[in-house]
Amino acid sequence: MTTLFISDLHLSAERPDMTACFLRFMAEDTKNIDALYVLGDLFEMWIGDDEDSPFLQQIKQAFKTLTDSGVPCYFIHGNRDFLIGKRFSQQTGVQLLPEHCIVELYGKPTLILHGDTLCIEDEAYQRYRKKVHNKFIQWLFFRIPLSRRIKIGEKFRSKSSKNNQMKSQSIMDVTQSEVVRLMQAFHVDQMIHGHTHRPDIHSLTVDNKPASRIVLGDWYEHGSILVVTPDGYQLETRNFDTNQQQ
Ligand code: OKV
Ligand code: MN
Repeated sequence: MTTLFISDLHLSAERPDMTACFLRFMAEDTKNIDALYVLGDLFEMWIGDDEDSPFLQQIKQAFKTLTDSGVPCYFIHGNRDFLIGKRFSQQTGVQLLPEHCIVELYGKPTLILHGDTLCIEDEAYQRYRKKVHNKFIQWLFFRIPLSRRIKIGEKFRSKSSKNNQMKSQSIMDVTQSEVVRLMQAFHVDQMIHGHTHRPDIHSLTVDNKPASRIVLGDWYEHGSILVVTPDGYQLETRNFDTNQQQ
């Protein structure tokens, strides 16, 4: 009895080392698991389900193989791949979940989310987020031909990498009061998210009761997974290099 959580892979055709690690994870680590949850930023960018490439086909095939084998796969959008839609879901069998979601993890109700909605101090990002999540703006964006959407995505990313160099580290982390507020609102004492790339297990107090916040890691230097069983949970890593045993 095992459930796996991953997030922040930021997969792209430019990082074959990461892609190989992910495909190996999908082939080796997901055998006989109860479910796989991807908590956002599976991809470095996503400008529409109509984009296709040998790279994307490989990834989609890996999910299709897993879901066809009977393992349920769930996805919550990240700040990068928030445009993943129905077509991706149909092609892969991956089920799309809302941005905040409660799952019963072996009896424990747990709030799962990407984590960008916890970073409320980054006001510029939250304003940007509101715009690009607007359904009408997205409808307009999808009217634009794919080749131009790819160019717009590149513009957004080069602008953002300049922007983020100026933002302080604390503003890019979660706001503790927002963590507590959401856990109270959803009546849970356990939360799992990614986004900050600071894998850790935090203890906190919510309504005078102990609570925990589990933060998933990114896949920049190695694979990063959360393994949950009825006995507990554990953050683990997976080496990029095939020849090394973990
Ligand atoms: C995703 C991020 C680029 C952060 C644009 C409407 C608009 C969607 C979009 C364009 C960008 C996603 C879809 C990408 C996330 C970046 C840079 C920083 C911080 C419009 C709807 F405005 F043009 F109409 N986008 N892409 N960033 O390249 O995948 O999250 S993206
Ligand atoms: Mn993110």
